[in-house]
Amino acid sequence: MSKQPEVDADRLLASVADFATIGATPAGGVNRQALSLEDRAARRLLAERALARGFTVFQDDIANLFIRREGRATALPPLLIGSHLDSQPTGGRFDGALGTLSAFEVLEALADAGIETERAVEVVAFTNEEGSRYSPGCMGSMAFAGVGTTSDWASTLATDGAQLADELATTLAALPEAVVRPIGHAISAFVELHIEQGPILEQEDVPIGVVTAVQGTKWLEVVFSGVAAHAGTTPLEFRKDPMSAAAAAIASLQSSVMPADPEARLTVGRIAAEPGSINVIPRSVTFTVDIRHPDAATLAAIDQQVREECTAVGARWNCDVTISQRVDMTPGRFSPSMTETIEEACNALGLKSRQMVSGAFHDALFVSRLAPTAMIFVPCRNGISHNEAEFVTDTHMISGARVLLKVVESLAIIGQTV
Ligand code: HGY
Ligand code: MN
Ligand code: MN
Repeated sequence: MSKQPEVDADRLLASVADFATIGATPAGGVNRQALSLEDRAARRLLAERALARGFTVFQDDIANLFIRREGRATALPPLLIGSHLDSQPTGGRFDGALGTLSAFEVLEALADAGIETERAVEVVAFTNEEGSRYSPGCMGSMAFAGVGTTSDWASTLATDGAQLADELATTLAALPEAVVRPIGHAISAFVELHIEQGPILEQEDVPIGVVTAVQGTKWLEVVFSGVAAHAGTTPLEFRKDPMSAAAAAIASLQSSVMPADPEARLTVGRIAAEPGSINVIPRSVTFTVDIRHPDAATLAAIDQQVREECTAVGARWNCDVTISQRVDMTPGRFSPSMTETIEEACNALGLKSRQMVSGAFHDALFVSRLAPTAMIFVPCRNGISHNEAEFVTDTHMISGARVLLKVVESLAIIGQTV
């Protein structure tokens, strides 16, 4: 006889704490980069917990990890919930992990209550959402949505030099209990719980964000090339110094793009000089540009502005410039029927919610191309994320998981479908 499923708060909090130890950093964050030893350890822990509960575990050829709890109609496309387990190098212990572990808690709550769902419910941990060790981000969800293929990225080198194909093979082999199945199976809908990674919910004291859309993202890599020369003997007029060009270009972009448009985001997160010797004028300087905007045309215009500015600065400093695009994520909107379902769940639980657009990209952006999709946000302290100080209160974690469970009940319990 089934009873009302409930989130087991202590179990969820303990689970988040357990996974926070995998790749834990001294400052209280995690370093669990995609397809790393730490990523494999987290995958193993989740898979072992799933198998212990009698769920089935499988993965696809880009190592997206799936945990399946069977439903009554086994032929129906499953409801998919989840997020990612990989992190930034100095990431927080909630980004991705909270959504994945809350989804697993939902499966356990359904099992504890003896609920038979109409369709299977699957938890997914998508591969390489962050895109830090291997660019682009969202590789797993892009491959799942047919936007890219594993072979497109197989030869990609990590920031630490490891080739993706090798790390992928090692990751797949490290979890033989997760049978590899063809990529991109049909799903009925996808719901991703995630921390907001911004300050709005906390500032407004609203416990749940109902995400209606995700803004667009472009990643560019800019390389200025000059002539390596001696730092002590080379007068200004003889220099072709790519560091001067890079500094001028970055300063110009940072003083023009965001001040001109409060919705625009431009970030130079990584810069490197070759040969990188203290007393050598560099041969080349490479830096990344992360551009974001909710409007696709404006995003394209900023992209063009970056290219034109870097080209003009290269000419002024007598340096060659090459600009390559590493990521192009067009803005995406989620399904109104799904956001309504999340709002209904919040109302049923007596939780305040507010609609919002995500400033961060997420796996849900790509999965939304396949099936009705939406996201649930919970607040994080001071809106800080991609930082070891990232923090979410127990209350907000539990509320988020309860909303996710309520949404799953309405989407997968017998008699109610999207
Ligand atoms: O960069 C992003 O928006 C995501 O958090 N990885
Ligand atoms: Mn994330
Ligand atoms: Mn992230």
